[in-house]
Parts: sequence; C-alpha cells; structure tokens
Amino acid sequence: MQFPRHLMEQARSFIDQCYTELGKSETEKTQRLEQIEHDLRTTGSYRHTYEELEHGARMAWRNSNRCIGRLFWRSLSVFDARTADTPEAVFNLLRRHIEYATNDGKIRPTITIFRPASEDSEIRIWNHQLIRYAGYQTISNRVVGDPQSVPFTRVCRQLGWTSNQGAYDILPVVVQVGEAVQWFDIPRSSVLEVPIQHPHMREISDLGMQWYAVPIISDMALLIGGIRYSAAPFNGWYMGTEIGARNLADTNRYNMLAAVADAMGLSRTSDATLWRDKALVELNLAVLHSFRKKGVTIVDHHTAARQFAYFERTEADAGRQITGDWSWLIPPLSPATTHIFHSSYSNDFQLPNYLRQPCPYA
Ligand code: HEM
Ligand code: NRG
Repeated sequence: MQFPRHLMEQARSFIDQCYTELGKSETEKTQRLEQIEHDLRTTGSYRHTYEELEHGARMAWRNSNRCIGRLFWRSLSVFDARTADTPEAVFNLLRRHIEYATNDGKIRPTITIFRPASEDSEIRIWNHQLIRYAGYQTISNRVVGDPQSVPFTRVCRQLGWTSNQGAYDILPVVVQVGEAVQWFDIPRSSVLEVPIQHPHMREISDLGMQWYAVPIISDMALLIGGIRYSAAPFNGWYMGTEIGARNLADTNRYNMLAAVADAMGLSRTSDATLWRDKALVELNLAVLHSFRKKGVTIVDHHTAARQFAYFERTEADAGRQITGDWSWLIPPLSPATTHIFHSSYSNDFQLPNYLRQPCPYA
C-alpha cells in the first residue's frame, strides 16, 4: 500500500493545533503523531480519539465563516456515533440527538458524528435538516408547504412515504448506509414546534403560521485532520430572522408578507408605502415573541451581532485570525444597524470545517 502522505500532512496540522489548544505536552503530541503514522502505514487510515473528535468539531464550528453564532463554539455537545452501521442504528441515534438538543426548548448546541466515509462506502443523511417541512407541487403549478423541499419530498414519496399534503408536514428522515437506503418517521412527540402569534395583532396570529424549534443541518460533511465525516448532523438555535425574514417571507418560500400586510390593514397599492418592510418587522416580532412565550431558545439579530462582536474580541485575544463570509453574516433585516455591516472579514477557508457535499439523490 502506498503511504497516504497527504493524509499524514493534514493529520499533522490538525494534531499540532488541537493538542496545543488543549494544553498537551510536546511529548504527547509527538507520541500521537508517531502512532498515527504507524496506523497510516499499516491500515491506510487512522481513528480520532474522542477528545480529538470533540475538539475538532468545535474548531470546525469556530471556522464556519457563514455563522454568526460562533461565540458559543466551546459549548458544543459532541456524540460519538461511529459504531452505528445500519440505517436503524443511525436513526435511533438521530432520535436521541433530536431529543437531547431540543431539551424541552432549552436548546443545546449538539453534533452527532457517524463513521467517516471510506473509499467504498459512506453514511449519508439525505435530508437537508433532520426536521423540515414537506413541499408539494400541485396540478395548478402552485406549491403547498415549503417550496424548497419539493424535490426531496418527491424522493420521499417515491420511497413509499405518504402524508396528508398539508402546509407543515414533518418530512421523514432518509438514511443511507453504503447501498442501503431507508426512511423513518420521526415520532410526533420528539418534534417541538411553535405556533407564530403576534403579541397584540390577532389577525397575524390567525394566519396559522408555525415553525419547528431546532434547525439541525444534516447534509454537510465534517472535515477533521484529513478524515471526512459524511454524516455529522449539528444544531444550535435559531436567529429570529432566519424564520421571519426568510423562511416565512421569501417569495420562493412561504411567501407570507402580503398576507401579513393585509392582516395589518396596510395599503399595498404602491411599493413606496413600504408595506413589505412594515410587515417584515411585525412578522419578526411575532417569531421572537412566540418562541419566547413557548420557552424555546431563540436570538434576535441585534443580540446575535453583539455576541459575534464579543467572539471577534475573544478570538483576537487568543491570537487567532478570525474569518467570515460578510454576505452571510449580515442579518437579512436592518443589516446596517449591526457592526457587521460596517466591517470586513477575510473569507479564507480554515480546517477543521463543515463542507457542502454533492446531493446523494437525483
Ligand atoms: C450558518 C446562526 C450554531 C455552523 C448560520 C446562519 C445563522 C447561524 C443565522 C446563516 C444561515 C442562513 O442564512 O441560512 C447560528 C446560531 C447558532 C448557531 C444562532 C446558535 C448556537 C451553529 C452550530 C454550528 C453552526 C452549533 C456547527 C457546529 C454553521 C454553518 C453555517 C451556519 C456551517 C453555514 C451553513 C451553510 O453553508 O448553509 N448559523 N448558528 N452553527 N452555521 Fe450557525
Ligand atoms: N437558515 C436555515 C438554517 C441554517 C443554519 N442556522 C442555524 N444553525 N441557526 C433555516 O432553517 O432557516 N444552527 O446550527 O443553529
């Protein structure tokens, strides 16, 4: 077997930084690198210790240029699920993830890491997020539900999943282990949802909007020390604008702004009445109010930006260069009221990190 030189270099760079940050001695570092080199020589790969996995996943969050929530990177709970090797075993651990992370609304940032991809087999979760609403294209070429979910919903139905075709149907989880693909319904009792109610405008509450409590991204790979974890779903909590200024507002999503404006009694005869802007503010207020009232963790964009400013300071104090993707870091509502809008960031890609990967279906 050819010695995987490139993998050794990536392992070296990771172990070097990881062990330094964890305050380990040069001896420990050297010994671990010798062991990794031995494993690479004899097996062609190496296995992270739990400590490396835990700190690697946290570093990857810290390096996520598009994430405004990174102040809390040290608090990530890391589940080692590398022994799961059937769709059923994977799904059981995904259920545990959902319940642990949801925590009755006191959301805990969590990641579950499944075995890394090898040359001939990988684990993939086909969903973009573990919990998400279905979308159905109707005969009149309209969409019921979340338009972004239309292709994946079609795949689920081809696999045999059925539903009542409502606007807020929770999709099943589709798990692939090697060649085996299987879908599973998440028990209703495991999914926390929030009806969207306005603090005083009853007409907005009557629109029947809702959203789920926990965003759990399940289609990105986690890259640590040259090892690619192709299934490593992670979650934090929502920033209100993700729901109120995008998911419920975008014209190619739930497209609710006109309905909200009508519920508020606004005139929509001219764009210049700023009815969209007024509706956006009340919808975002309703999202924050509803999560708060239900006891579900959420952050408003002003607080999130202040937390990000604090992250920038603590990173500088630790002697690290902070990187960021400006166009993703600015909130979609009132961006210029945050310091981020008036700052610039280097968008250099640092490892470990989370990475988009090719869609496993279609
Ligand atoms: C992106 C907030 C936790 C990794 C984002 C975005 C927001 C955000 C607002 C932009 C999303 C968009 O515009 O669609 C937060 C908040 C968190 C949190 C408030 C609360 C703790 C986490 C955690 C991880 C993470 C725990 C990983 C361990 C990422 C990544 C992206 C992202 C990789 C980019 C996703 C993509 O490219 O599609 N985050 N986040 N975040 N976040 Fe966070
Ligand atoms: N905008 C997406 C979710 C993207 C990630 N956002 C987070 N991540 N807050 C949406 O569903 O609206 N997180 O890990 O907390």
